[in-house]
Amino acid sequence: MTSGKNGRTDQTNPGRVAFLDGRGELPMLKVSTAWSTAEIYLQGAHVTHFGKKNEPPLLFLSQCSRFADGQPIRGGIPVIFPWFGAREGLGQHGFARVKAWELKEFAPAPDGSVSVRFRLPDCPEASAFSPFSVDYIVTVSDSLNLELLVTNKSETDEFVFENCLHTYFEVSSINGISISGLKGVTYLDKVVNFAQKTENDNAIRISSEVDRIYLNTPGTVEIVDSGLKRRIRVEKQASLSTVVWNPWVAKAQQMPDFGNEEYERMVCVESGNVGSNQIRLPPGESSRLMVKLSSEPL
Ligand code: TA6
Repeated sequence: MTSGKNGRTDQTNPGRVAFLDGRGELPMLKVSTAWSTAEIYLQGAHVTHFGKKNEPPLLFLSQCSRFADGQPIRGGIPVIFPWFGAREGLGQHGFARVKAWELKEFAPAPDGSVSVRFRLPDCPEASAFSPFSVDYIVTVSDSLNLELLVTNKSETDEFVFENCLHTYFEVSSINGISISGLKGVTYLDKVVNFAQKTENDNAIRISSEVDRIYLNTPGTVEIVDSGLKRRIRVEKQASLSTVVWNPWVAKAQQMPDFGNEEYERMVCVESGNVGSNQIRLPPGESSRLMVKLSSEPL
């Protein structure tokens, strides 16, 4: 018998996938494994829920989120591509998160995990870029593994883009968490006009609006939640940027799809390649952003 993901196998309880009408009647997949459940909408290939048995959900989802065609979902893991942030005359954070992705494949594995593969369909917005393809693989087990595979289909042109898995984590209280793994890293502080700063704290605590783009940092980040007695690990590959965000009071009140108090229960720790870390993909080549989200008791 081969050892499966994370050294455990489960032959007795294979993974299951159910196709359901989710909120707003948007098509959704419910994935169940021996360890966990996950919910993924075709809209944006958006993971809105991941939770291990006997543990609070790992991902935050706003009670006020829209679930409508072409509208971004507030919470879970928005897939940000092919640009991050604002772009002159275009929507914020690219178009991938508002498109209905194609379900290409789902496969329960012998070790009890379940992988689901999505493809971003061709769309008018893509014509502004050199030809590309984007596949997204979500693997559910006792951790959540994400792979965003971008291929430059051009034979001649470089494809320049940004990508980011914009993960919203559920926390007991924003005042009761700390974030580590970014000490000494240079970041752009969006709250003060993208001023360039260096992280001096071993353990970052949040007590006001935070919106920071940490650059040239391939390392693992941990969120320690004393209230839930939980340590969340964000491990990644082929990602040089980490974004940390909490809207705090004023921004929370400005967002129609976010509850005024919800800033107290979430923090975004996002993994990707943005700004000066954008990807320049040569013709015919691929880039594979990989992120593993896991948790353990403190
Ligand atoms: O990732 C942080 C950020 O870029 C913030 O500046 C804030 O705008 C957030 O994303 C949410 O963006 P959205 O377009 O989903 O409202």
